[in-house]
Amino acid sequence: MSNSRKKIALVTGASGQDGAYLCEFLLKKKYKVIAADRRSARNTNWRFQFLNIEKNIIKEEIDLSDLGSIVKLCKEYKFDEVYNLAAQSFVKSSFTSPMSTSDINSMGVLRLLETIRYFSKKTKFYQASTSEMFGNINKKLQDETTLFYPRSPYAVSKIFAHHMVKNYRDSYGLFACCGILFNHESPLRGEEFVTRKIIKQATEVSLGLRKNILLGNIYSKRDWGFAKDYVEAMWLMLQQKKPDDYVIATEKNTSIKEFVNKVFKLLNLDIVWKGKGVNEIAVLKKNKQTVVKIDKKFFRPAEVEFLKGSYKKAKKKLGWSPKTSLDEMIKIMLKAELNNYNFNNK
Ligand code: NAP
Ligand code: F7E
Repeated sequence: MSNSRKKIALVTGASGQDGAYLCEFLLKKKYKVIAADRRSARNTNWRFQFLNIEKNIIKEEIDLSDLGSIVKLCKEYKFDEVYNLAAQSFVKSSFTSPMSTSDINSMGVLRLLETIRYFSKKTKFYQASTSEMFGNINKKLQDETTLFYPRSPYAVSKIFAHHMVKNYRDSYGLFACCGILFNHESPLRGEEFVTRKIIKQATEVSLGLRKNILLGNIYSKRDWGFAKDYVEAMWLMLQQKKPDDYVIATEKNTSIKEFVNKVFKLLNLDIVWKGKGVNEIAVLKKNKQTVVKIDKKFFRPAEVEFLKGSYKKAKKKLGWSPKTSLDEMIKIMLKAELNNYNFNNK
């Protein structure tokens, strides 16, 4: 790229977990990176600061609920690539706020597609689709051919966007791809998601700053990868000759309960489980302190019990495979969490 102008990429939802890692990745690839988010009263810079990239990105305002903000940015920059990561991404909140979730996750994507169709047809487009679309599956390994059976307003909203992207590709010839990503985590994960919640709160238990962790359904299983590995797959999709959709996953899955066991073990705390259902608890072997309890508040009106994805197509066509194991990722997350408390994790 050294002799040509820098490619310009728009990352929506840039201040989220994936957005920050993708901005970092694109900067390394020498892109001019426009990091766009809606206005917030809270600090949205902490992930950029963690990655030390705040000075290298160009921050802009975009709100997927507002067509004008999308058109303005697209006309101003004439993007080579648009990565749409903006979303109301917390499944549980989609039950509380199904309408705003749908407006952002479904109609927001349509607003972006219409803008690209009318003003910027050569722009390549990436859409953040999700394994949640598979929902109540009866297949052991989900891939690009697996039927969708959504179990939340979040999943329904993402299916609308997924099909709309495919239709704009077929009808108008847009270079538009959907990455069907399975759960991916990191130290930059929001604290409400279960991996980061367990790691943060178990660290606090180990430091004597908290008595216990309250969890919902500990028997669902997730295919957890490392977010930093996954953003590379997004970029690879837009570098292919033809646009297509890909599942990105690890082909392994783990229950929330097993995840809790792994975290406490790495913190050198032995736990034992007792009881059943909402009365199930985990206690410390050394002093019988209850460190995990079940709280109905964290159950969802409908659950996705089992997810495990096949990355066969991504491996064959993109040359992509996951690099970081779950155990390695937990260590990375624990180390970062302990650093937050200024403890040296050696
Ligand atoms: P995240 O941390 O929740 O980030 C989402 C970002 O979108 C936040 O910065 C959020 O800003 C922004 N946003 C929300 N509504 C917006 C709007 N109306 N206009 C502009 N920006 C808006 O999510 P993530 O984990 O990085 O995930 C990135 C994308 O991948 C999402 O689309 C998610 O649904 C999808 N996905 C994630 C996973 C996963 O395991 N992480 C798996 C599959 C798919 P606020 O803070 O203001 O809300
Ligand atoms: O829940 C169970 C919960 O909120 C995982 C998003 O990035 O990945 C994410 O969605 C599981 C569920 O992620 C608690 O019931 C138990 O079975 O970490 P989560 P998610 O719902 O899988 C997909 C691929 C996305 O696309 C989404 O954007 O853990 N669980 N107890 C709990 N979950 C939470 N959050 N909190 C609990 O206390």
